[in-house]
Amino acid sequence: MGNFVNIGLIGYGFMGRAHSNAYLQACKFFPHTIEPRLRVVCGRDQKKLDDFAENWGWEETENDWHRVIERPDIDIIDICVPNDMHKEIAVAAAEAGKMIICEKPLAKDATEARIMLEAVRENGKPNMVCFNYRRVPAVALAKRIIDEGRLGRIFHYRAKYLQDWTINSNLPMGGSQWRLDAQAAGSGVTGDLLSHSIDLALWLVGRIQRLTAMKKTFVNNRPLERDPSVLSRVEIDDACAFLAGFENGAMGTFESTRFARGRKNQNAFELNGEFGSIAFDFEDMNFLEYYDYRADSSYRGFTKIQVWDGDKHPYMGHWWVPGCGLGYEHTFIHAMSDFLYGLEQDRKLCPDFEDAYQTQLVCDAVLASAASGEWSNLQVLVPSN
Ligand code: SOE
Repeated sequence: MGNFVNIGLIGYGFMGRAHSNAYLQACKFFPHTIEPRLRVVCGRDQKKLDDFAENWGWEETENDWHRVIERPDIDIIDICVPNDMHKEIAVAAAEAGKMIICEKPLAKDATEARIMLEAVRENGKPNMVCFNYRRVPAVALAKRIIDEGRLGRIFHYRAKYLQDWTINSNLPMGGSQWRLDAQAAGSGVTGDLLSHSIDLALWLVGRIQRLTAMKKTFVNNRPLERDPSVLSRVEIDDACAFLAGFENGAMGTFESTRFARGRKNQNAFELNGEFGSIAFDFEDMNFLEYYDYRADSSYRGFTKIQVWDGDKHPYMGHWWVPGCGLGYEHTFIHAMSDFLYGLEQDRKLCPDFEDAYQTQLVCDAVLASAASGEWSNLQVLVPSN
């Protein structure tokens, strides 16, 4: 491996850009002994691919992902394509002995995710799934507050993930709008947005035991991107909400929609515990609200912690002076940097395929409950090994 890890990036859309930027920045802001090398990017449209490669500094381009995986000089396969391609690429990459970084959700469903998990268990190499919100400094601080026991027993986890970009019924589906196509995405907001809230819930609170869900499709037919004169049936969930019981006795409520007018990327949660509460909203991502019941009662109240002190807050020692906040792209820079630390220190990095598989099980249980109207019990779904 030397001092470099050679990356083969499959896909050059929104996430391809986020990951490319993260590879370029990770070693400039965080000290690493291993550096990512942007070796080859793979996609179908050669003109777009060339422009992408030139802009981000990828050394070579390739049109067939199989050929990227066959290359002995590639150490890491980074999967940034629609969900329906994750399984085939990840399994082939695992069989070829590669490390894998995969965009979320891990797969279209838990059956596929299970196959991918078994492939990486077999290959034994480091892997990571990009649930990037764990790497927001305020969210990492929330994790620290919980782990230090400052909230005491957790009673409630209340999550909402709201967007509004699919309200227009003329918005086409398929092609670049693959998130609206159930064949490509697997599900709608459940896999795309709720998976983030579930990943955070499993990380911050613990395992979910049972749940009951409701989903809704508000626009039932959409024009196809490749031929707007054709209206096609929409099979994804535009909105989904569920009520959950955690193994540790906490109660969870989760809501997600792409039909919340004015909400662009409101990934928010609140935790209420015996000794305090914390609240986070990604649209105000440089802050964490904290209520400390054990503070002096004359001054007690929700405090808006400004998460930007280098000597106190996660990741911030590597960035700017206090008051100069961070943004969306930093979550990916932190993810790639943490992955490199995992390699350098030979330790398991989370969330990996194991964690993302658990999230996928919850997503499947949510969709099953929404379809049947019954409670889903997760204990029967979690594999014993
Ligand atoms: C959907 O609009 C989307 O891009 C998700 O796919 C991302 O995971 C989320 O972080 C932002 O919104």
